[in-house]
Amino acid sequence: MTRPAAAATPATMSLHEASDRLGVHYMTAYRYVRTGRLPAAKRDGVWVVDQADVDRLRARGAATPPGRGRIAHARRVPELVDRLIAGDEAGAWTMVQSVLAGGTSPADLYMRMFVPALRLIGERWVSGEITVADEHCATTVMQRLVGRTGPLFRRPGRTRGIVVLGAPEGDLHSMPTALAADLLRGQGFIVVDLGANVPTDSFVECVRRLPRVIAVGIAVTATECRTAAARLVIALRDAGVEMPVMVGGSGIDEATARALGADGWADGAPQLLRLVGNVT
Ligand code: B12
Repeated sequence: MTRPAAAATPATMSLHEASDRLGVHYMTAYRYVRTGRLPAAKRDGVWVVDQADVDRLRARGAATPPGRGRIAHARRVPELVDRLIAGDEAGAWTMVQSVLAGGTSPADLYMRMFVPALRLIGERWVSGEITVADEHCATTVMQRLVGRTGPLFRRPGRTRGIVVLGAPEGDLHSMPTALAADLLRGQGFIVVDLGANVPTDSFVECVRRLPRVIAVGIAVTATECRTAAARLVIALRDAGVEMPVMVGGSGIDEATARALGADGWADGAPQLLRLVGNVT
């Protein structure tokens, strides 16, 4: 009588090996585990997965092919906005994790979901669909999502110098520089983000005090704050600041930015990255 062959023990591997096999960052593979897309068990503190599960995920195409992601992102923006306005951080964060687990890069998450979501909130506010309180609530949740996602932009290795960002006096919008700051960190820059409504003297004092500042960025989101931006550029020059001063954002056009003495203008963060990238 032949003894039935012992069931072959399934080939297993560590999560690091699985991320290599899937061609994704370890943190992405970890999110597959957290969102249930990749079954895993913890052994002696180490995540272990079955090779068969990894290969099944790979065959299913873990990463979202280009183009389809863009459509999928746009379709999910209204849902994200609803959760932001409802103050539902847990729900919004689960959405963020599933989008990242789908292979979307943190930079695409910002530019294809967070920026359109903030724009949609603005449109809903203008149309009277939501209140100023809703806008505040949504922005507060968004700030927390950016706080949780920000570490994903950390880039190991040599840094490329310091960039100081901030909004001029009177401009209450802090998200624009928070988003741009992370994208710049992802490119290896150290970013000092002064946030919203920065007093002109303090902005200048900060730039003069810091070593290795390679560029200054002034984000104008409220058109009414253009004059404050002009005052800030003059104050920086008067203080002997020689590095490039970029001015931009949705509240100022290129001609005005150039007229008030900017060395560079951009509306969105991707263009700002190119501007600053050309400085180093
Ligand atoms: C959230 C929000 C608020 C919040 C801000 C809270 C916070 N802590 O940030 C609060 C409630 C305080 C607020 C107040 C007001 N707001 Co408001 N707000 C918004 C909203 C919905 C999102 C803003 C945001 O985060 N945008 C982030 C992204 C989407 O903006 P972005 O410009 O593309 O950002 C990019 C650039 O800035 C670039 N960038 C960043 N840093 C730098 C640096 C440099 C050098 C460069 C080149 C580029 C750059 O990178 C970013 C990412 O790509 C916008 C809607 C919108 N379309 O933006 C309205 C909006 C900006 N607000 C508006 C208005 C009118 C106001 C108020 C005057 C309303 C009122 N009557 O009270 C006040 C006061 C404004 C003031 N003095 O600042 C208008 C602005 C119109 C205008 N051009 O002036 C908007 C457009 C709404 C609308 N559709 O009309 N607001």
